[in-house]
Amino acid sequence: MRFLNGGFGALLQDLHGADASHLRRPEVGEALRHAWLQARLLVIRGLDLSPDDFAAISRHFGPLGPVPAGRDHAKLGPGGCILRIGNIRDHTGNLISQPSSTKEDVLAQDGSCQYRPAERLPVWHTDGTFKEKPDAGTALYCHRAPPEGGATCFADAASAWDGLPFSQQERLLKLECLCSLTHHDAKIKKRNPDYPMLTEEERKRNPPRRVPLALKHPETGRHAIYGINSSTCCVLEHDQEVDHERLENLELNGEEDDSVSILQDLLVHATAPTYTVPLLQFRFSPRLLENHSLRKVQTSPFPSRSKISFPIDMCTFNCEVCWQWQPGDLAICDTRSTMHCATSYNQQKYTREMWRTTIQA
Ligand SMILES: O=C(O)CCC(=O)C(=O)O
Ligand SMILES: [Fe+2]
Repeated sequence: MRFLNGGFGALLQDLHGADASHLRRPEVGEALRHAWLQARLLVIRGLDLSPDDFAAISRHFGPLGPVPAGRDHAKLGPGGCILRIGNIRDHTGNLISQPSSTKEDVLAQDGSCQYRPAERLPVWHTDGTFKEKPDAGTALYCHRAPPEGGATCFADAASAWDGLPFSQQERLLKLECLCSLTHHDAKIKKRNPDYPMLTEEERKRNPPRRVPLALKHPETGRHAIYGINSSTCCVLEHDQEVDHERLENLELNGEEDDSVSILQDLLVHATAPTYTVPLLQFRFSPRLLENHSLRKVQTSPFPSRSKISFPIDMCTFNCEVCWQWQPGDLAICDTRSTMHCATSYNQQKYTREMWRTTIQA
């Protein structure tokens, strides 16, 4: 096992003889969960999982949550606990996956995945912040991958929090994000007309929630930047209220309150190269080699403040580790301490099929 960027992201590959049945064993699951809590992102390469295997391995990390409301057409696996993501259609041409964003050029021209506030890209987020109880994680399994594009980038929101000046941390600890699934869907639908909207009944079952902007991890005790999601429509002090009319506007028209701008600055900070792992393929281009020494200096300036010790004996840093999804890759991120973003691919030319489970706390 080795780390992808400082102490963030653990990679497990070349598992000689370790097939799905091995990974389904409880004692293996316990070790994987431990590594995941420490590294916040665990990536396992070279698997061949059935939907049933994927669900069973996901369960090592916590109970599985339901597929979000309004995504019935894209359910898969035992009890429909897997959400299929991508550009998959059935033989009659109906979409049977949650569609990928149609945005082009999500990454900057130089390949950087750092957040660009002027364009509001890439769409960095924490999953499921609109839920009453924050989830523990998201697992993504790559079933079919495009030969280029369609990478997922992950940022270390716990180290990003540690990297903020103390005075700013004090200010942010007083704030909450108001997160609404209805607002999330209304906003995505503006870009992607295929995107499904909630019914009135689903909307009632998914009211807006207030979550801390700085979430204290229930297991490691570390704080992380939290609550940044396309569902975030307002940032408020703990005791601040929003009136009904304003809320209707924020939710149904996908309008954002000006207070959300504070999150833009935080995203630029949290997605700086120090905190991110771009999952592209190995590339030793002159540009990346040039960046190597620069990035190396930037890596891990903050000692780990985690309460539990590292079970992993090898800790190498290789900033050129760039990795594109390959069929058989499994990534599990801790949504209480990471953020991630999808990137674009040519949807006319290529097929991308990801399976996704939601891991509850
Ligand atoms: O498709 C991807 O790369 C990521 C999708 C995503 O953000 C999610 O499923 O939560
Ligand atoms: Fe996500």
